Amino acid sequence: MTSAKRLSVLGNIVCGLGLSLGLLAAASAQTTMKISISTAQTSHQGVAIDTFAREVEKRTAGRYKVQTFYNGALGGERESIEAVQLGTQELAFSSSGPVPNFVPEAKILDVPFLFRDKAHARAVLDGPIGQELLNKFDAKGFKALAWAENGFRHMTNSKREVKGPEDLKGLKMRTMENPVHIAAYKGFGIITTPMAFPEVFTALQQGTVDGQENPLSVIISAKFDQVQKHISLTGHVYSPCIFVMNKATFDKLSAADKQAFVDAAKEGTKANRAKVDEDDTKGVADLRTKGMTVVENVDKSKFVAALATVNAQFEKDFGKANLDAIRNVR
Ligand code: EAX
Repeated sequence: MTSAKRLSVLGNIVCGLGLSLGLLAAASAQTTMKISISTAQTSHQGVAIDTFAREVEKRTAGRYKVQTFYNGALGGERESIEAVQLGTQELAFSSSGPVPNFVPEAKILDVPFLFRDKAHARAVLDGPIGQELLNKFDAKGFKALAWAENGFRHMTNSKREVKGPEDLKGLKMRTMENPVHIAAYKGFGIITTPMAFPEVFTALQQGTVDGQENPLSVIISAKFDQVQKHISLTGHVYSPCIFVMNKATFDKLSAADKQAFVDAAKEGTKANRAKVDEDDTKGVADLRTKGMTVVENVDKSKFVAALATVNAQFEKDFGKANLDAIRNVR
C-alpha cells in the first residue's frame, strides 16, 4: 500500500474515532430520569409532568431528559413516592393522598372544608405555610420541588343521589390511603375502603365499592362516568398535588440545574392549575352529557355540621392556631 494510501486510511480511522468519541461524550452528557403519575396523559396531572419534562430539558440545555409515565405504569401514588424515597425512581407527581405516610406534617392540608376556594388554597401553598411544608420533605429523603393541584374533591356513587350527609351513611366508598380522609368519611357514616388509584375503575365496575371521591379533573380523565351514576359537588376536601424528587439525586445537581428543576416544576404547576380551571368550567356539563346525575347545590354547612365531632378532634390533633393560620390566609 502506498504511503499516501496509508495516510488516508489512518485519517479515516482518526476521523471515525473522533466522531464516536464526540457522540459518546454527547450521549454521556445527557442523564435520563423517570417521573410518573396515576392518571392519563390527557389529565391535569399529565399536563403537569409533560410541561415539567419539556422545561427541564430546555432549562438544562439537554443535560437532563425526563421520561414520563402515566396511568400508574410505575405503580400507584404511594408506590411511586416510596420508589423516589428509595432512589429507584428519580421523580414522582402525586396527590397529597399518600403523602402523610411519608411526611406526617403535610396531612393538615387534607382536613375537610379547610380551604374556601382554589384561590385560597393556591395562596396558602405558594405562601410561607406551603413553602415551610415543602421543607419538611428534606428530612425524609425528598426534595419537594413545588406544590401543584388535584382540585376540590366531590363524591360519586352508583347507589343514590347524595343531597345531604345522611345520604352518605352506609355507602361503601373507596378512599385514598390517607388517615385524615378515612377519619372524616367514617364521621359521615361511610364504609371506607382505602385503595391505590389504579385499582379504582375496576372496583367501581365490579361493584366492590359503591363510590369514590375525586376532583372533576380526575373523574373526567379516568372516565368514571362509565362506572358511576351520581355525582354530588360536595367539594369536601381540597386536594393538592406535589412534585417530589429523590433528595440525593437533587443534591448532586449543580446550583444552576437545581434552580432549573425547581423552575420547571413551577411551570408544570402553572399548566396543571390552568387545566384544573378548564375542567372545573366544563366538567359538570360534560358529565351530565355523559349521563351522570349531578347534585350541584349542595348545602355544605350540613356536611360541616355532620363532621362536628371529627372536626373537634382535628382542632386538637393539628392545633386550632395552625388551622386558623391557614383559614386566615387571604
Ligand atoms: O390520580 O388517588 C386519588 O384519588 C388521587 O386523587 C389521585 O391523584 C388520582
